Amino acid sequence: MAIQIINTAPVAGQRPGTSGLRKKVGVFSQPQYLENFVQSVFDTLGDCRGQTLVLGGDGRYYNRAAIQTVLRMAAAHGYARVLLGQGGILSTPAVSCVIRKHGASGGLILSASHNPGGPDGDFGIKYNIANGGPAPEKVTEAIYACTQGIAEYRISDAADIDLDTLGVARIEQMTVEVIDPVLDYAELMQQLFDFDAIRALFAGGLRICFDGMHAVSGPYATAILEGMLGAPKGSVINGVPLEDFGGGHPDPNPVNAQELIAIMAADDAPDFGAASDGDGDRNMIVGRRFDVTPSDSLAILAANATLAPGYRDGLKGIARSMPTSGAADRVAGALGIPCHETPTGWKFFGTLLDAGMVTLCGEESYGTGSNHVREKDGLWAVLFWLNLLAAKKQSVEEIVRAHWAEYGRNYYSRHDYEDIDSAGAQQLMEAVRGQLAALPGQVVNSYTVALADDFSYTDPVDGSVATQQGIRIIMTDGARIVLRLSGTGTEGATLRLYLERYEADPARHDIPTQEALAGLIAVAGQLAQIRERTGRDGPTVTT
Ligand code: VG1
Ligand code: CO
Repeated sequence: MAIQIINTAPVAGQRPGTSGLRKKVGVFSQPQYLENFVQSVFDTLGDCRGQTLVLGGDGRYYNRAAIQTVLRMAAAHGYARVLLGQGGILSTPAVSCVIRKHGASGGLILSASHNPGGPDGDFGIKYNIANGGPAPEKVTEAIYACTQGIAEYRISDAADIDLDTLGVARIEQMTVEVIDPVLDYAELMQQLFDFDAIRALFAGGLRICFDGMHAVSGPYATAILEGMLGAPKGSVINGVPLEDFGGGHPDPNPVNAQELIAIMAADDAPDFGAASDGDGDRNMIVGRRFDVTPSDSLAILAANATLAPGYRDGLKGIARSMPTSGAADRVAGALGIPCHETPTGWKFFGTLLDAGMVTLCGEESYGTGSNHVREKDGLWAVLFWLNLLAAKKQSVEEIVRAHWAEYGRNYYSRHDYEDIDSAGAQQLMEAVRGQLAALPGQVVNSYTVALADDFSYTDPVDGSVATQQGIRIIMTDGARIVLRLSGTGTEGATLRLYLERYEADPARHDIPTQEALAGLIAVAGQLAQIRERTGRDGPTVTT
């Protein structure tokens, strides 16, 4: 075994987006592409000698090869120890949990999350820091700067190690501990939720369906829901991670999780349904013939948090991404706690969680989490909901309707225009930006604009500033239109249009969402000239 120093040259485009670097497998598997990025991470971190790194991925195509490369490079940089998920598997929340529990200095997660996998699909890599959370922008920007000036990388020429057998291997001076990917995570979940009460629910006949979408959460859901909690065998479907996710798109929304939606719409539908994404950090909650909007889910968990043992003492505060609906703000108001509004992406919650300013966080993109780790956490949200079902003895639909009756309903929808022309998308955003100054006071259809801006955020803990985080057009009645471009795609651009309107009157809580938002949709179409500029008649995905 020897450490080699290999000459290399910068590759363009290695800037991490909303959540790490994501590219087509064909790009990632080019010679030196992965090596350049990993070297840039290590260069940014400085001296890694003697430290512990957590490593795992969502099992997608290229995961195993990439893990061998990262291991050889970590050994060449003097890491003392790598904690590696067996089979190269670790969900994003499990990486966060393992980093924190074992005092690692950080972790590398190999995943493109909700993006499709397979040889023609996407691959990705993300660095998490010692608090268990995604590297903040100052770190990801420093990594990007390194990728632009890189001249060499360090790697051991050691042979591949066995990824599948629990135990300890050695590369150079570094030990690799192949760990059970579920164990630490399951132990943490047991501390947060009333497992006895959930077990009693299943013993009493509650039926659930958890769709692992052939991605990373299958082994976690099977071990915890079926193994520890006694859900009937078969409660977890698509529970085995596959390199191409079975050809599916592991994004838990009503469009991509159609199998689950069909099961939950059947006459003999289970009582509770849920799905998670590629790397296990997202969650979709579904009742019988009833979808729960992610923004509502955050608000409902917050309103009922003290029913779960881990949150018995109440919440310090809530944080939500800017495009997420204001439903959580209403709960925070009632509880007398702050609700922080951050840019899109979990990396913006880390400082607030570390400072003890917030307990629960959420995003409209099927992401919910808490201070138990520093990532959003799909199965955590599922267990939280099951804990609520047990404590409240109500169905999913009854819980949501009671919440609306108490707090009012924030009608909410996101329209995605995927894979549109990048230049055209930029022009659309610029054209709307150009109108912002003149919009306040204007009447468009029956709406009067109260505020129009490009969201910027100053982190209240470390003072860091993020600008151009999405265009907001807020009406005098509080209804909102938000426009931003996705930072996780690998092809063209994706325009996200977020729409929200509040309805206090319980007699008007049953309007189909798109109908309730039709007026706002028309305003957005008119102001941003979406049809004209995208050449599309409508969104590709509506959630
Ligand atoms: C999307 C979501 C965002 C989420 C991010 C990562 O980002 O909108 O809320 O944090 O994905 O989720 P964007 O930039 O495409 O809108 V995951 O589960 O893909 O890591
Ligand atoms: Co994800």
